[in-house]
Amino acid sequence: MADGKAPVVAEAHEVDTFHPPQKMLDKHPSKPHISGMDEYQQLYKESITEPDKFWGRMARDLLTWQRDFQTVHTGSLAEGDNAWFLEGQLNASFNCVDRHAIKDPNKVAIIYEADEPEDGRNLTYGELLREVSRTAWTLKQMGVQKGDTVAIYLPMIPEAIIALLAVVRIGAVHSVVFAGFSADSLRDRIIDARSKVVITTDEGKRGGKLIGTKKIVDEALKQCPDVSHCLVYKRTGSECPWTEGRDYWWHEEVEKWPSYIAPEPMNSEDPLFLLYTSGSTGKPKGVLHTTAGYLLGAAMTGKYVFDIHDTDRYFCGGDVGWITGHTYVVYAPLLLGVSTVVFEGTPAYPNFSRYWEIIEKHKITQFYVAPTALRLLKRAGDDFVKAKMPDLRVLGSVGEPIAAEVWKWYFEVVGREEAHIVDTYWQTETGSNVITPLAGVTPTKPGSASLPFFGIEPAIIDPVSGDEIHGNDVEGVLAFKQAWPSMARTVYGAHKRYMDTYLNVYKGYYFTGDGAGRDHEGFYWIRGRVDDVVNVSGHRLSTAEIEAALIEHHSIAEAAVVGVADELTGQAVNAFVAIKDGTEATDALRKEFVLQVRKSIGPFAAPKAVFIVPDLPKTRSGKIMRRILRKILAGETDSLGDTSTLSDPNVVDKIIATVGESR
Ligand code: 6R9
Repeated sequence: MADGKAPVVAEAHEVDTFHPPQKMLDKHPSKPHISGMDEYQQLYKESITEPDKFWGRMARDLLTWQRDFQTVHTGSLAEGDNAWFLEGQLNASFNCVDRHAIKDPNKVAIIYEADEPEDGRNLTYGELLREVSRTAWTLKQMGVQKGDTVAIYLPMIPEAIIALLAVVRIGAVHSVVFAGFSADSLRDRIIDARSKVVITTDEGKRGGKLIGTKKIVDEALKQCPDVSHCLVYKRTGSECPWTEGRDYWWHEEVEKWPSYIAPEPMNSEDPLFLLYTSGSTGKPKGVLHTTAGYLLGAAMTGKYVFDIHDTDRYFCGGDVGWITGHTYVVYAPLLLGVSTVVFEGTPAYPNFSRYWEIIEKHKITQFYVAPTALRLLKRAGDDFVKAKMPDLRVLGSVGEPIAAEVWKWYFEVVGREEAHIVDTYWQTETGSNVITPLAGVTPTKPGSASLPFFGIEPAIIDPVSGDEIHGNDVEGVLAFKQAWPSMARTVYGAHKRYMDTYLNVYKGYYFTGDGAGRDHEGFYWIRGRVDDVVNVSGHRLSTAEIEAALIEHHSIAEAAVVGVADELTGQAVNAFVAIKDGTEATDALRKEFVLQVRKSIGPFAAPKAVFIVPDLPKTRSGKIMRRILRKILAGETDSLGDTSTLSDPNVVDKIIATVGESR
């Protein structure tokens, strides 16, 4: 196996190509949904040249409609007015729950793996339908109406899925806020989305630690006068703050209501959910997805990328607070009617074998996780990977580039060369996988997300000229030329920002914000963000947002945040701060700054290093040159480039000295 060997830096041309392992096909319950590359090419071609025919067929095949659609697609990328499956009506919770509960109510829908391995339980589709219905009733009684937004601040427990599906059952819109966000971040998201109801737990439990979710919600709600109700699921039973008349216990409310409520018929383009994500400015964006297109993207990628079959048991380790959890813990597996694992804990608790033991215990067939977790587990050592995982066919990777050594470790040590690795590239805004291998079909090269999914027409653009670069063996920024059903429709309350961020950058294209190369065989290699977004352990963070948090500290005059390469987390946040005159640079102060970010955004955004410097490198017009800071951190001080435009070129030496001292 690859562990211990020096990483080989190979040219794209020289890397090995891995075909779907024969052993994966041998243990397949039938055969992959797509017969091979020829069929992929043929369907792909149809999806690009005859998209209406292709998507119309897929939408009727994979979703159940209360009323059929007449128009497959209208609008364009240039105008930003894309709409899909017009005149059609359907309900997301019906598609995820009812149709399977009707067919086989005893089939397991949710495999709950609690933080403590012995505390879990299963929920069948029949039970899920009853729980979703009772919760939907409860929300209705709280005044939630079609089109209202409900904030969900829940850890990874079955109730998170029940809550999402209850919200969409009555035609409301969910806005999940990752339960690691601070009270301030939660408050901003509740206010921006105009949520009037919040769903949370008394506490959360993760990796043996307790998280005071209700306390955080209370802190946030101090500044959210429009929130009328808070529904609280009792997870640990500890004391928690309570506001009579606003707070209601989940178990006391749901038992009042019947176990069935009819799903609300929704138009295809009615909003399904909002999910806040980081962009290049300080304010998070409420990315809006609509009903039919998003559901189709989830179901299609579940079927073709992960090759999900009826008897499969699917495990995505993502949190429901991020898009990966939305699409691949909840929607894709449930739309396809299989069992999905809801994992409350961490890969390191009670020890580094936890994922593998879950896979063994539940005979998991597809596993999906971020490289950051794999790096941690690889470092912990192969002895932890003793579990028997004979059913594994597909191993997915998501959220950041996966290094070739980690890819190989995943393939050899976890998959025992019997599972196909799918490195899936996509974004909150794309809704579902867009550049990705299809399990059992696409040959793969470690580190490449391979080829476009159906309906995705990638373009490599020269960022300087703005022109598309045709042909192979090219580098540039990644854009898409054609609209696809699961693309985000807008940024909530900020459509201009949506246009300016994605559609007006290169007219007629959707701009991803990532750099990418296309190799000599047309395979795509994602290079990472070209904007001020950093990726820490697969969490998308905006440097501007962290800077804004730092500046709230009374001692900070100015702050600049950059991402640096980190062995474990992919990238890490490093902050440079200039403090106000008369303040002394101490370790205690540095700690306060870290705490400021934890408090303002959440622990996952905390800077790994804080450098207190006399001044930041700025141009004469006052622009902070983060490029120079990045170079200094990378030790490339002899290639700082042109520093003559700095208002005070001497600051560079001082910063180099500060960074040097602290190492
Ligand atoms: C799903 C998700 C999106 C950004 C994206 C890119 C990076 C995601 C990747 C990948 C290389 C992959 N990214 N998948 N980079 N290879 N397979 O992560 O959504 O949180 O919105 O982040 O993540 O930079 O632009 P989101």
